[in-house]
Amino acid sequence: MSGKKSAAPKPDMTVKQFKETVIKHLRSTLGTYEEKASKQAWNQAIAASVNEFIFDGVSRTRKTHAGKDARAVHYLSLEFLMGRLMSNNLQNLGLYELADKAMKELGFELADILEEEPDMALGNGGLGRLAACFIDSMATLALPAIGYGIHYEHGLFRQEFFKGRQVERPDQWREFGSPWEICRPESEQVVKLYGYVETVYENGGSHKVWHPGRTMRAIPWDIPIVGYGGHNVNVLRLWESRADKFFDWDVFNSGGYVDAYTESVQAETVSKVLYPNDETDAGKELRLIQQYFFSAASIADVMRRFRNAHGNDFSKFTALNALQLNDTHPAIAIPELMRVLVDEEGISWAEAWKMTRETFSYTNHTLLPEALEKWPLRMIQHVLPRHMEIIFEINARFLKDEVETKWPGNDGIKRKLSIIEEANGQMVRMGNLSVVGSHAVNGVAQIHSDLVKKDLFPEMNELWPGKFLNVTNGITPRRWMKACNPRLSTLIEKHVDADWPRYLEKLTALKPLADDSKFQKEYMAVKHANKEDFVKVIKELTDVDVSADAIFDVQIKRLHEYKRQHLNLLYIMALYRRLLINPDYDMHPRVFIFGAKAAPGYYLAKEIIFAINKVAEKVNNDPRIKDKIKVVFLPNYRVSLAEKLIPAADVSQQISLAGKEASGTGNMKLALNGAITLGTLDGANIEIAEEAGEENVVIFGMDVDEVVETREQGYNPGHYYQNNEELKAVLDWLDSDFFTPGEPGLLSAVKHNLVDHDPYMVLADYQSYSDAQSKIDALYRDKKAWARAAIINTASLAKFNSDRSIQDYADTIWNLKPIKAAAK
Ligand code: F58
Repeated sequence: MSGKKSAAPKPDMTVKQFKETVIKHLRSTLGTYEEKASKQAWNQAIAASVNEFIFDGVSRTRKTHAGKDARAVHYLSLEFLMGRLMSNNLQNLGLYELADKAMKELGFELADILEEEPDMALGNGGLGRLAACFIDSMATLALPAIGYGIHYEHGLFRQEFFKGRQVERPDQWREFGSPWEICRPESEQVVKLYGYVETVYENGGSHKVWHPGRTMRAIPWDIPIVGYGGHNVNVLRLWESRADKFFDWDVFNSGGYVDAYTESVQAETVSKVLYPNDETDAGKELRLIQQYFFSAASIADVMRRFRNAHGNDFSKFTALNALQLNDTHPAIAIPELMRVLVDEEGISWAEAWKMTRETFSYTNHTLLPEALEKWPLRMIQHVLPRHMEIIFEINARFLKDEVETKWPGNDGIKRKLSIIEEANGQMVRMGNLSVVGSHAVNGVAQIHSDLVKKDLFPEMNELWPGKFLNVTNGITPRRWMKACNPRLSTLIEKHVDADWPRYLEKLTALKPLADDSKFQKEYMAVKHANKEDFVKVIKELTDVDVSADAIFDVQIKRLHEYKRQHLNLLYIMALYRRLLINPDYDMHPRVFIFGAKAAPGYYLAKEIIFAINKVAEKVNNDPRIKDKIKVVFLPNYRVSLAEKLIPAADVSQQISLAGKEASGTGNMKLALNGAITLGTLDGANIEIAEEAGEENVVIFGMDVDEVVETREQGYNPGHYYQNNEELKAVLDWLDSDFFTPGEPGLLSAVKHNLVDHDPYMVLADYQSYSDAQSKIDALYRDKKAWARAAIINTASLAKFNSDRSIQDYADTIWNLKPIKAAAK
């Protein structure tokens, strides 16, 4: 129970004072009163009360950093999947219990009031949620850091099911405003687009002038990010696009009153909506403009802050600034910084390039070819003519000075490494631009970082040994344990120092308790109580009755073929068939729980959702199987739903084809909360198995080498279909009308994709998966063995604290030191 000093936050307020503050805000900020106020008003009044602490923290942190001329990291990400902020802010400020008591005294359950807050869903999935965990950790570690992104009016779509099919509805997170954001009109920026470039000859030399065809305003909204303990409060700065001028007065005066709005509508479209694709590149001009809009506004903001402190002496620029690219989406920031340094500041190309490279670093999140961003050269030339010139120049120098020197006369390598792809018209490869323009490139789990070097950028790795690194992802234990699993947190705190949410390695103190039957019972009682709570959520969302005594087998993530939700489905069908053949088939009852959104244009993903819903309908209503299997597909999976489900999960399905899931982070959240991983040797599953011990996870399927070998031998899914009786039977079932009465063939697309193509080798891994599922069943029935494995998982996952990831970035990539904000 000792070790590092306790950092658990302590409130600087009494319950009585908190109550008074909330009531004060109810009256003076919300304009209502106790007897009349809606839950939403109470929620906003609590937020306003919490903001009294937060705003003070923002100012203290800013002042401290400004006074010290601190080196800072700027985390550029097109997505921040924040979820709700209230409970996290209360936890990090140490106010949660106090607020809970205060609200009880006022006659409310805090948990109920928290439900009023909409999720801030400004991201698609793993990449966006990672950015959210990372900014929490940066604030917690007292690192001078700012997140930059887009203030989307509409975040990721709300998902509904209609007759089993996904329907997308607009997300309205800001419909009634958000109490957490502060508009900062004084830091507005201007962003230019289109137009042409002029070469101006002067004093024997020349320089470039970009005459933009349009300009628009970028308005910053700051979301305070409270570090655990509340010492440092950083900000997430999100840019909103607005028309340069509200009216075009000429058009207005000539009678075109309505036309005058057109420009404003177009400009405001830029931050209107988040693109809902999770692994494919949208390729649309609006998306490119989004990327440039927030990159340019952010770079301008960095420059403004730097100039305020140092005028035009740029000698300290690289010492004070790190710019992190969260995937290639902000890669256009590289030529943008070059443009500002060379064209606006008059710095030489060579000097500017050195500064740029020292400043940028890039994180890769995927190896899937369809997700690697490429932009048509013509499109960049049209939208950003000066940037296209700069990219050409970067590329020419790179090929001549670096590639040619290393591989003289080798045009093949030049073609491969070039930032410009000559095939398919000409395309700009944003991955190559990011690697060339950065001093460090990292993957997000060990196996993924190895594959980035070996398969994605092997020559770049030869050219710059040491540039490619691994930083394994992490999750914030504040949200993903302390806040979402209060029962387990309370149990943990009986045995471990209260500051474990900061120093997660303290949970290793639980290891000796893994064999203690009293602790096992307490631990499993917590799980059971969490499951009881979730039974109600399932009922409310799907109207399906399930028992908390069943195994809760969970697969929650975006719907994608590579993640193989259909492998899970095939097994469910096989189990169901076994029960129909033999009603006494020996198995522990199971609830299969899915949560997943499909990209709106992803046909097969939507077919898989439909197939799962149809199978669920049949299975859940078939009295012959006596409730041994239930299948629920929770609509509108999102951060706040994950927070309820994860503490209730028994099994964590992480079943991607090996080599395809860069890391995964849901795997970490589930394992920390005591779910047993059923997974392939992919992404961070490998490291989870290393940390928790292979005996405490269930691994199946081909590893990366076997996948490559199978593919090289000419993969033939039909072979598995023909030779596995059960597999053939369930696949054929999809062609019948068994699950879609009177309408045979409605589920055939899934079958035919698998039997004829099976790009992610579902059939090759099927038998191994089915055997692994039997192991899960046997393990669960051995109550002590299961409890032991679950406890060891909770006790062993310190590595996946996002504080550790961020410390790695700070040490190996950003060279960044903490600066604790001064107390009041
Ligand atoms: C995810 N990528 C990886 N991309 O798939 C996952 O393995 C990893 O754990 C996570 O990043 C964090 O590193 C991901 O979520 C996207 O959603 C992009 C959104 C924009 C278009 C391209 C995909």
